[in-house]
Amino acid sequence: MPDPMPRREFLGTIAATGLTTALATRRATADGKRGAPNAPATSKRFLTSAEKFVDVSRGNPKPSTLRGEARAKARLTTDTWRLEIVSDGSAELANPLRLEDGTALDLASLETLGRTHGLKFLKAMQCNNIPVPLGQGLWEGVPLRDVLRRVGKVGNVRRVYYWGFHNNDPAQRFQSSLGYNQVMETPPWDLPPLVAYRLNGAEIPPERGGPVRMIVPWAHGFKSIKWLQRIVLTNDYKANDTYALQNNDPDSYLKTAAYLDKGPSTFKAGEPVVIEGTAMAGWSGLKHVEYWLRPDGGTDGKLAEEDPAWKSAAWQPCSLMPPPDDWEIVLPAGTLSQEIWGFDRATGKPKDWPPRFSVLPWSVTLVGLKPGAYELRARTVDLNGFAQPEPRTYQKSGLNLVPCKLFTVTA
Ligand SMILES: Nc1nc2c(c(=O)[nH]1)N[C@H]1C(S)=C(S)[C@@H](COP(=O)(O)O)O[C@H]1N2
Ligand SMILES: [Mo]
Repeated sequence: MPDPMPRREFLGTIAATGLTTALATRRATADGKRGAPNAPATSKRFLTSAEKFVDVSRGNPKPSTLRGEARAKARLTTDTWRLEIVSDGSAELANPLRLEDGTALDLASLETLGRTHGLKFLKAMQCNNIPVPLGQGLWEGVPLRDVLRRVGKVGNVRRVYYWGFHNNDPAQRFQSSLGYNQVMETPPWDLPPLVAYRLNGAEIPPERGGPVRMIVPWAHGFKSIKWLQRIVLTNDYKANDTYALQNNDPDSYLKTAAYLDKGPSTFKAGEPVVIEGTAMAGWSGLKHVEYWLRPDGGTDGKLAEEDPAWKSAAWQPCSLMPPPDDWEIVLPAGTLSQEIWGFDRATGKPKDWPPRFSVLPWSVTLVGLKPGAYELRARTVDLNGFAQPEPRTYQKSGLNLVPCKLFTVTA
């Protein structure tokens, strides 16, 4: 699996802001001063540039590959994009937004709505079925509830169905859904579902689902429909998600989980063994990351769920990347941290660390290991005190395995 946020990408983001020198100086002073000893450098690898996300999208051709006239015809340019909000016949809407009578929402109107209701927020994208996150962005959009208010009084609505451009071929439609109350009554301490139109301070590029994509913060990628064009309010109570068809749980929440970077697998005795990875703060938050080191059992890192070794495992703490001192070097040029959801308006510091639905680096430095072969496992503990993959081990609700790395220390 690819490392979702290789270091050069992060440095790429920095280079783009012209603050490379600032980072270098900052590193020299901040390392070791903040957080736990040997914690990953404050601002290492945080945002993924838009083109470096792992792409998960269907379509023949993929809508992102349309160019020129074809893209305009698909209504996937900033000028041609429109969003329809209609009923499937079972719900009542006072003022549906339709293409045919010119009432569909255009991008300028969405951006106008954004000036009063818009949010900037951090979120990592993760596929239900891929064991590492696809990338992390600073997104910007309007809460879906504020977009839905555009249709006026509604009646008999139980669910919101939505999909994007799919080559006008019903067989290619990739759709998703939310409960109406999940959209309208998201608790104020949680991020609501959003209609997003910016990523990392720029327009959302076609590959990432632009010009406009849905983002459901607490969910896996399949709820975050790309090339969004149609929202249908329904009295139906059932999820219509395309992803539900392959035995996936259409109500799955992002899991709190640890991932291991590839990194080196041989080390010299006497030199520190540095193991690095990333961790996702899912809906249940992230308390800490921990590791378990033992001699290589010769099973290629496989350990059966019922193996008694799990019960006596000695889990030890890893170091998480501390919050950056200076968000300016992490964020796109012109973005202030105090504008970001979940950050303090006055101080510009995150209210919680790590912010939920984000990924961040962690590391552990092992010293004094004798020559030999080892296996190292990493896992997270969430704010409920559950160690990964508990409490739900059902993998179709989001891959949440305890990863293992084999390495050797040579004499
Ligand atoms: N229209 C559309 N939206 C889509 C998909 C798709 O195939 N078509 N794939 C989904 C899935 S399964 C995932 S994991 C995410 C991936 O987002 P990314 O390609 O920006 O990384 O997009 C989601 N949105
Ligand atoms: Mo996915």
